Amino acid sequence: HVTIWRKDYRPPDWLVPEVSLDIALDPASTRVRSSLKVERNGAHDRPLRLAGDEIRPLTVTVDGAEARWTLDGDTLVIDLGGAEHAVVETEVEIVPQDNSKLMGLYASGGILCTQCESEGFRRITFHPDRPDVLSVYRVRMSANKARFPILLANGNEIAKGEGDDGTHWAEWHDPFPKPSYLFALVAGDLAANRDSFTTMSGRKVDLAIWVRERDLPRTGHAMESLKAAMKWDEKVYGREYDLDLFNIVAVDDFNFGAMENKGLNIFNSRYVLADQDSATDADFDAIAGVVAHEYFHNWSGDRVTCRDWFQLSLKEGFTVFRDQSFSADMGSAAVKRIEDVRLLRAVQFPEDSGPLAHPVRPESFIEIANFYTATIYNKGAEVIRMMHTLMGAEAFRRGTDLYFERFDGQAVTCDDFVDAMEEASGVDLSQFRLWYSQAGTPHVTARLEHDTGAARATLHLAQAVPATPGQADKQPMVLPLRTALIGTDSGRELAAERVITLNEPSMSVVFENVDEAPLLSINRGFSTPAVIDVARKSGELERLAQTDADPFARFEALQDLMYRALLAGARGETVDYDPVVAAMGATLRSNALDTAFKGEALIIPGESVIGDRLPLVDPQAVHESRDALRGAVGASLADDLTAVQAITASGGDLSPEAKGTRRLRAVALGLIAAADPSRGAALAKAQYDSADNMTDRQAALATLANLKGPERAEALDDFYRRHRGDTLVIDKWFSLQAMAGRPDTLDQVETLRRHPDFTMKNPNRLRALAGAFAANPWVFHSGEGRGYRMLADFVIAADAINPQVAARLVPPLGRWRRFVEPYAGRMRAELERIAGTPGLSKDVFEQVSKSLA
Ligand code: HT7
Ligand code: ZN
Repeated sequence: HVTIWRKDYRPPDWLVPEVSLDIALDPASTRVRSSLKVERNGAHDRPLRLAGDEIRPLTVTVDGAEARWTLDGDTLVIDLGGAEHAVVETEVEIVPQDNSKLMGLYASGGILCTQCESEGFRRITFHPDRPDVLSVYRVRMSANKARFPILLANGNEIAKGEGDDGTHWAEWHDPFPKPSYLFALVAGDLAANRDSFTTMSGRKVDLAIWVRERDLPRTGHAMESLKAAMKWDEKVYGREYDLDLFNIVAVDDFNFGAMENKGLNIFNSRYVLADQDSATDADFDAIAGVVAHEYFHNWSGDRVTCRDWFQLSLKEGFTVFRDQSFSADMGSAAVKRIEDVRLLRAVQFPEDSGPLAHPVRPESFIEIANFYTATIYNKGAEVIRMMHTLMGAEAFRRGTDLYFERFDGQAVTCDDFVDAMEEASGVDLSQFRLWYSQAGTPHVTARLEHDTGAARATLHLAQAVPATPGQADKQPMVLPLRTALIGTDSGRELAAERVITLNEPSMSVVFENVDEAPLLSINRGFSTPAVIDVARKSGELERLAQTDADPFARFEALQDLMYRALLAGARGETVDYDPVVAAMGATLRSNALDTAFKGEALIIPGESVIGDRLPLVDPQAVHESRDALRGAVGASLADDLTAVQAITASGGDLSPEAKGTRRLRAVALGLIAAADPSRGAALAKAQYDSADNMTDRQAALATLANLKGPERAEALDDFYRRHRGDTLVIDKWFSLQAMAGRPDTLDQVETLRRHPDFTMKNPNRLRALAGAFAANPWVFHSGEGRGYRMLADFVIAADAINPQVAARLVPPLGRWRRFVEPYAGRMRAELERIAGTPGLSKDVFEQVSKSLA
């Protein structure tokens, strides 16, 4: 398997200004005829090289005459002699119904659709298939009219007609030059939820969300989200939609969340379909976020795209930042920030400290599909957020305006983006660029000294960036820390919030007129994606948890109190639960805090993130410690928890308050059950039976799934019967059981693997079972290595079907170095077993070999 290096980037030898495709669609045999107008790029005598993957040329012509060509592996090499221009035509046959990799053209539930990012276009036809080759596309497609009445592609439909053999055809033209990864087509028996949006310059855009007829009633939320996103992007970024048509199609089989193909977004149906009865609040929020994300790509990705795949975060980090800001503006900004940071810490921090750590702009890869990671997406978004913090909203907007204007229609780099931001804002970002090249989560230590006599406080800060694979020595980073000082007794602000930028290995900052013992409120809003270790005196966290005006910092203080107890418990020390109980109780009872915030702030950290704060993890000790805290809180706050568990919100109400009420209810139910399982079971069963929405029902079922007693089986059976055949809800049924903290969960997973509804061919279903139990630490690490064996079996079996999805299951095993023996050795042994499997894909090979290195 070949490693591709960023330093080896060379501009393309040949450009392709125009692509014309003629595709005769049939799931069993699709003919693709392609006509490429090619132009020599610069002075050279190299042949035209067109990438292919699992395709063979049936015919190849150049300017209408038979061509001289060879195959170099899968690459078609065509000798164009001394020509500066040529028209190159090829014909291939593909079999969409056999395409289990779900890259290129494939069949999903009777729909034919494409997925071309990153390198799927080469599975449809021969093409340079690199993001810096931009073309105007014209597509003619034909298909059986009865089976595929709807034919869609990028851009606008310009002609259509009927064939004489039950077929029909449509021709689509996309006027915007685009890279091949944004090509898309869809054919199927689809119905549309149609609407329209009038842009800020007064143009009417037709909107359509295409689904199976029966799913139409579940498309309303996605449509509202789309219109809100279009409006928001005009208001906040001045970005207007540019075509007359915007189509979204939902399919059940999809490797990722969704895809931003120009004018024709294709979505995993889980990020489109929702109603009160089938989707939780989290599902509704995810739909709004993903719909917005894909829409925002129209500018940050499609109009301005990436020069090469090392620049992936150029579009992904920026677009995640844009969708996070959108969601913050649409609901509770505090809750959104807490959720985003929780995800960053749960997924990106472990990635950044493990064998798969890589910079936001990687230097090399074997398989680019492995780099659609939390580092590229979520750390990439934090990098953009820090620029926003450093320069302020207005300068940031000047920067993005300049970026879009300067690079419209081009394929560019992360450096191009930073140049534009630097130029427009006047802020020097030279050292800041290390965020793109250095991997690893920075660690900051902070200590506040107070000189009472001089009324002066001094903040001592130091930073260190840990070594990561291939990067032993690190330079100091630019860390913007939003900081304030608060009076310990009075709770008043002693020093107003300011951004302290730590850009040296260490520094001290002096605050004058600090006439009261101060509390340090640092990294407010999580302004820097770092681990912050603050030297605190006893009682300080308790005060901060009650007084900090910044909701994120207040949440942090409460979480830190929980961690203090959880880590002590995991180390086998005697734990004083009182401070946590008192702080949680005060939060629960506070009249000043809103419900949405309470719902987030009272969540006890999961076992995985607790382990991340220990030098080496004993999963059993972590589990026991967390259970003990949950039990102590549940018992001590039984009355308060019972009171909030009884408060309901109408299922149709998606306001932050209603969502907060349901979240708080779920948290309370879990804690009550942790202290008193039989009471918990009764309350959960009652909540399950009376629920008028999926959030309450799923929360009740999740609690029951952890417990013994007859209610568990009754509710699980009822859930299955009620939702049988409803794919997205049955995914929940699989994962709820795989997420259960029970000694027999591994047995259940084995049984579920043989369930008639289980299939490895559907990525959502595979993730619902294999992904879920691997994210359930106590279960995954149980059974003397049985959990690891099961995951490795899933990886090996899935790799033969869909390597991209299989490779994404590997990271939980890759964390083996973080565990005590015998866990570590057993995990490593399973990685070695996978590595020794003949015929491994390069996707899984890369993940496993790096995990073992
Ligand atoms: N840009 C999209 C990436 C994507 C993808 C990548 C690999 C394999 C399948 C895929 N489907 C979509 C998604 C996004 O970030 O918007
Ligand atoms: Zn994206």
